[in-house]
Amino acid sequence: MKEKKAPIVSVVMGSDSDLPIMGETIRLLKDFAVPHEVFLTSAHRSPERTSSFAKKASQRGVKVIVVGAGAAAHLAGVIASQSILPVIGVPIDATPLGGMDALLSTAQMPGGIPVAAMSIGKAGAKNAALLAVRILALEDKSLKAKLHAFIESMAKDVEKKQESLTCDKS
Ligand code: RP5
Repeated sequence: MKEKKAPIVSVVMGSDSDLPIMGETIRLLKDFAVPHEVFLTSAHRSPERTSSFAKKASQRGVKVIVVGAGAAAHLAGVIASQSILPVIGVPIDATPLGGMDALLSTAQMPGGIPVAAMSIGKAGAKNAALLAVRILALEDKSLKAKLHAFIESMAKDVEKKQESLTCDKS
């Protein structure tokens, strides 16, 4: 049986209700074959669990932490305050404010504690995975090659869509 590799990316969520969005991050990490884990914890509902996770992540071999959270989204910032790993925050649309609450909570970090804030929702979740891959690719040639292939395939998709637009018109 193939041995499971230790995770190098942690995908952390404030609630299981964030999974439909954070599934985009997980899907892309799988596509790039990046060993990852999914961890549920809340800055507000389980502060000790959050703190313990943040303090131990680096020593467990994790290299990048992606955090999805909605509402008063403090999770990414709280984790970044207790770990020196790069933290990428994905604001989730979970309240009547449409994710603006989470976006501002994620982006408006005080100087000294960086969180890389993505856009709200699925595009942000997707870009969080791609940013994690870009960070890891700095030291991983095979990941770098996969990233180039991914970027090329997106460009080809645009060309294909152009062709189908042109065909539809004639
Ligand atoms: C945040 O509160 C979570 O990240 C989630 O986006 C939001 C709502 O959580 P639930 O009430 O659905 O568990 O902490």
